[in-house]
Amino acid sequence: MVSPEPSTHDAIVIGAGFAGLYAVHVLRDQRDLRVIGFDAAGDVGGTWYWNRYPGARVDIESVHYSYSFDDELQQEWHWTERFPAQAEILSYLEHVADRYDLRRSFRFNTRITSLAWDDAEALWTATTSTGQTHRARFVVSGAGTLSVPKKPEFPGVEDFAGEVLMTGNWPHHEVSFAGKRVGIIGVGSSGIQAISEIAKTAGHLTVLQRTPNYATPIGNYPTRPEEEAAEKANYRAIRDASRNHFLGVPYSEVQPSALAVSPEERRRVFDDRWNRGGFRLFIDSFGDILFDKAANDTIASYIRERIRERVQDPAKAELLAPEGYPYGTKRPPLETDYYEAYNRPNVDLVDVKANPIAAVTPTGVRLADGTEHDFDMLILATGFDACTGPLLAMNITGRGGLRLADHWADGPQTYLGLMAAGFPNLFMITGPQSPSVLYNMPLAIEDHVDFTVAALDHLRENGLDVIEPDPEAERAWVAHTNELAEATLLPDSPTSWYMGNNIPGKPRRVLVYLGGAPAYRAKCDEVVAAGYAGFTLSSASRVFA
Ligand code: NA7
Repeated sequence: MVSPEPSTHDAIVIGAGFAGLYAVHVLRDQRDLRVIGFDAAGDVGGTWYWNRYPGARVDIESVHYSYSFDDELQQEWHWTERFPAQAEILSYLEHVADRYDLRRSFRFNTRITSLAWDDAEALWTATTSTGQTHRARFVVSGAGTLSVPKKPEFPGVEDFAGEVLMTGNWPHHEVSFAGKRVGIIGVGSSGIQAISEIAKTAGHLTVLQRTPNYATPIGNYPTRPEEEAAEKANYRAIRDASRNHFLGVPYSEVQPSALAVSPEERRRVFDDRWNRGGFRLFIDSFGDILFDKAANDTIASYIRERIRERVQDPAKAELLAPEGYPYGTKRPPLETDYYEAYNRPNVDLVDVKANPIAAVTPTGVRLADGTEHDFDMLILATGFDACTGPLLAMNITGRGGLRLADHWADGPQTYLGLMAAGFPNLFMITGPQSPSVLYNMPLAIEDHVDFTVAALDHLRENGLDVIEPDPEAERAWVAHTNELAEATLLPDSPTSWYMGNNIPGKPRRVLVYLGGAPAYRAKCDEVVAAGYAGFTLSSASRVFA
């Protein structure tokens, strides 16, 4: 049913994941604004609502990957594992929704189908999949960075007689793999987590691998009471240390260069970080591995060697050991017994780089050379249209009808990864060209929501109601983001969602700010201290509600 009169609010919040929940809490409960939230899902959770495939798990310790805004919340919540599984993170977000009574501000099962800025009124109009229209002065998008799964690019998928499942949109019902011939495409973080788990029960599992990945042990373990107590006693300092770290975790043992130490010392550091797990190998070993190819070669060959040790069949080991692109230029997956899965008699590995997938048939998959693999179930772990995809999916038009899709035709254009010129009062929480996807996401979200709310406070205090970036400031930010990326090895990756080149036809542009979270925060502080430098603040004809 189409509502005749649009409802009017102060702010529209998109998404009920980490970002949208926090945004509603602050805007509604701390600023007393009239807020409405929308989510296409049936309930809260965002990423953790959709990605419920077997093995789905967080890659940053939850003591760090969690909200920091309320000390009572972080003191009262108990994680059962160092790196909990999806269901536990989802119950945490459900708890947050209950604790702050957030669900009442959301419309679930409701997707934003268009968002249009009205210059004359200085208001956004959102149209929803349920045929409603809502107007608001501000829009805060918590639509996510990895929330639009890549479209299946294999002809014939719709004709497959068995079940096709996507890791990024996993069914809510129990899925049994027992006795089934299961095929899985994709060995990114999602595929690697799913393969390790599904291998345990599938009748037969065939992994169709294009580019082997550098997966390293997550090092998960049940929560140790003394460790939890020590962390809770010291939470404030831990959060401060996290916020001052490039990736938003309180690691502090990184050494400057893999090339400045002896081979023995290098090996000792790699072994230590490998054994301790998490992202320690990636970000707490040597500071130059993402910047210097020779330094990267040392860690890449270390990981290859460790993979070969774990896989019994030398032919499989060769296929699994990545060559030809630097470690860390694809987002490094973390694993538990992933490589051991290939030692099971029910698991096969097929190289679809040499012999690409030509089509999905009613009975399975056909490769370019005509080989057929028959399956009862096909799983697509083929990734996401990252960072820009969730925003572009909402059909956004700004000043003078400017389409975001046109503004971003050559890649994202943002100021601080948070706003775009020509799109006033639209705050893109963890937007492209912000550090978010290379930062601890809940902390990145809090930073962005806090910046947004402070900007709204500033407008109100000054009798203003519109904020938008200057085109010049946007151009400079885009150039700065690209320069930072050029100084790293990221552009050397064959396909990586960091660079957008995992999606055919998507402009190959870095989607993340690579200066690190501390430098980013310093820049944001500088902008605010200079009276929102790079932004134009103005007043609309209407009074701020
Ligand atoms: P990723 O990391 O983008 O991985 C997608 C995987 O799917 C990767 O192995 C791709 O191979 C593979 N893929 C994609 N298209 C094809 C085709 N056409 N043929 C064969 N293989 C294909 O996505 P994930 O969901 O695993 O992880 C996303 C993020 O979620 C992760 O980084 C964490 O931040 C959480 P390719 O490497 O392109 O050859």
